[in-house]
Amino acid sequence: MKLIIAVVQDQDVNRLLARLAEEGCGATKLASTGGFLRQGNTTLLIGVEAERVDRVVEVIKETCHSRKQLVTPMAGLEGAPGSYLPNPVEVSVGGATVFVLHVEGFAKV
Ligand code: 2BA
Ligand code: 2BA
Repeated sequence: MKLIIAVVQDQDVNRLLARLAEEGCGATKLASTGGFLRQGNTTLLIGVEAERVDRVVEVIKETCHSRKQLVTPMAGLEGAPGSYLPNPVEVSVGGATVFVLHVEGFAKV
């Protein structure tokens, strides 16, 4: 058994959950926040048999899209002495950040 932890953009979650259900794949959805952009994203916990990991990662790839976002560097420092308005920079977010972990035990009790 493996645990897939997938950080995805909110816009992709509903389609991804629908695809996972079609595949007969259990999932748990957690609301999360990106450490860099400080904006909401979604973390999915997906427990699957080891042999299905590649298929699930493929489904995540097909469903989650990369998007551009503008961020203003050091936006938290406005008002500081000598502060200035830096130009926004573009970052590319996603498709998805995927971790695959070994699971010691899995039970529904
Ligand atoms: P955020 O931390 O809000 O990052 C959003 C996007 O900003 C990232 O997209 C990346 O393109 C950019 N970015 C992040 N840190 C940066 C930095 N120090 N300098 C310049 N640009 C930076 P993704 O890489 O696709 O990540 C999307 C979300 O996935 C992240 O949201 C975070 O919630 C999660 N994530 C990414 N890498 C992770 C990791 N190693 N561990 C845990 N979560 C991770
Ligand atoms: P349970 O199988 O007891 O699952 C309860 C909750 O545990 C799930 O809530 C989900 O949050 C989590 N969970 C279960 N298996 C997981 C896994 N492999 N990886 C990650 N998290 C997992 P829900 O997804 O809302 O499901 C509630 C109940 O609906 C489930 O109870 C199951 O009896 C049924 N169910 C779930 N998916 C189904 C599907 N594709 N078709 C038919 N019934 C389904």
